[in-house]
Amino acid sequence: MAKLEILTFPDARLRTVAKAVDEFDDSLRQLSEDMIETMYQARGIGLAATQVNVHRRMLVLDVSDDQDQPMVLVNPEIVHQDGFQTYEEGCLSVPGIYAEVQRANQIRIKAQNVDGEGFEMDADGLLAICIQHEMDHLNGKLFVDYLSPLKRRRVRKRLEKQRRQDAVAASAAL
Ligand code: GNR
Ligand code: NI
Repeated sequence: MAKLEILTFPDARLRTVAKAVDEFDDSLRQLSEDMIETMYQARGIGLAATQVNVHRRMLVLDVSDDQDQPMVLVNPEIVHQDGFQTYEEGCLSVPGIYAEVQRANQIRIKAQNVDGEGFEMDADGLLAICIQHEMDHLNGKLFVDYLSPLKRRRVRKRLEKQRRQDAVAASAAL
């Protein structure tokens, strides 16, 4: 198992549209295990392959209270959606930023597991939000894209400033 590096906004690689997974081999299984470990270590409830610079359509998530029910979705598609819900979202690729996003309330998804077996699943609440958030990543989209251009610019400035301060702190610590 290995912890993977998570790309952060405004890294252009987060804008990549992921390709379908067509080989269900050991490297896919290894990637899913590494992504689950990375998600848990980062205290996230989901992680898309795009965020670890792998541009294939797969994501992991765990919205359970005890963080002991990991799920892997390969080639997910929303086949039905209904209603709206709004939630204050965060993202491991946009650290420290939270904003309200409106998404579908209930979804039905079609996906494959890590062995390539197809299944369908209904989701609502936080699970539905998380799946939609992760599927956006696979299409190169981030939750800050739903904000006004002014707010998004503020987010970018704040993260750039944070990164400069982190760099100063890192060199001072040498
Ligand atoms: O850990 C995460 N929490 C979260 C909270 C509200 C809406 C979406 C999320 S997903 C996020 C992890 C992440 O960035 N996944 O891409
Ligand atoms: Ni995210």
